[in-house]
Amino acid sequence: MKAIVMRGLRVSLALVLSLGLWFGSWFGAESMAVAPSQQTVTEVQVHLGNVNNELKFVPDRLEFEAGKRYKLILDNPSELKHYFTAKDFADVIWTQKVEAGNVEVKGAIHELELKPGAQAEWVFVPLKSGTFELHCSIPGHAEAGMTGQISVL
Ligand SMILES: [Cu+2]
Repeated sequence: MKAIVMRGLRVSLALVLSLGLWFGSWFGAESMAVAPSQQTVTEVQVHLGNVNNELKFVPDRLEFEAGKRYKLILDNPSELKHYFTAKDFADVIWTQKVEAGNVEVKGAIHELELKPGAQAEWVFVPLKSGTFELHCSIPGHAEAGMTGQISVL
């Protein structure tokens, strides 16, 4: 219990530090005062499952660069419900918004559930480099191969 709290504290501290550094460099660059939410966005598409109901992410390896803004376009072309679960990754990104249907969700997001045929867009800026695991948290899916790896350079 104590270890979990300590870990949470350390992650929050790292986030605060990187946010500080990041905003610091942003305000410091007077010629290029582009707010993070205004940065050009790189689109990355990931399918949760496929039309044959195979249990996998396509692609299952994702790579991002810290400090750049991304729009992760998730869709579920299968007949099964799937999750995009990458909690350690979610801890080191700043989420601008998640858009699904006519709803925009602001603030920290840790996990997304996509019903069959659903699509969602996750706009974020990775703040810290590292390698993070991705999986679907529906019972049996990760075990059957629905896992992936996210690298932040
Ligand atoms: Cu799944």
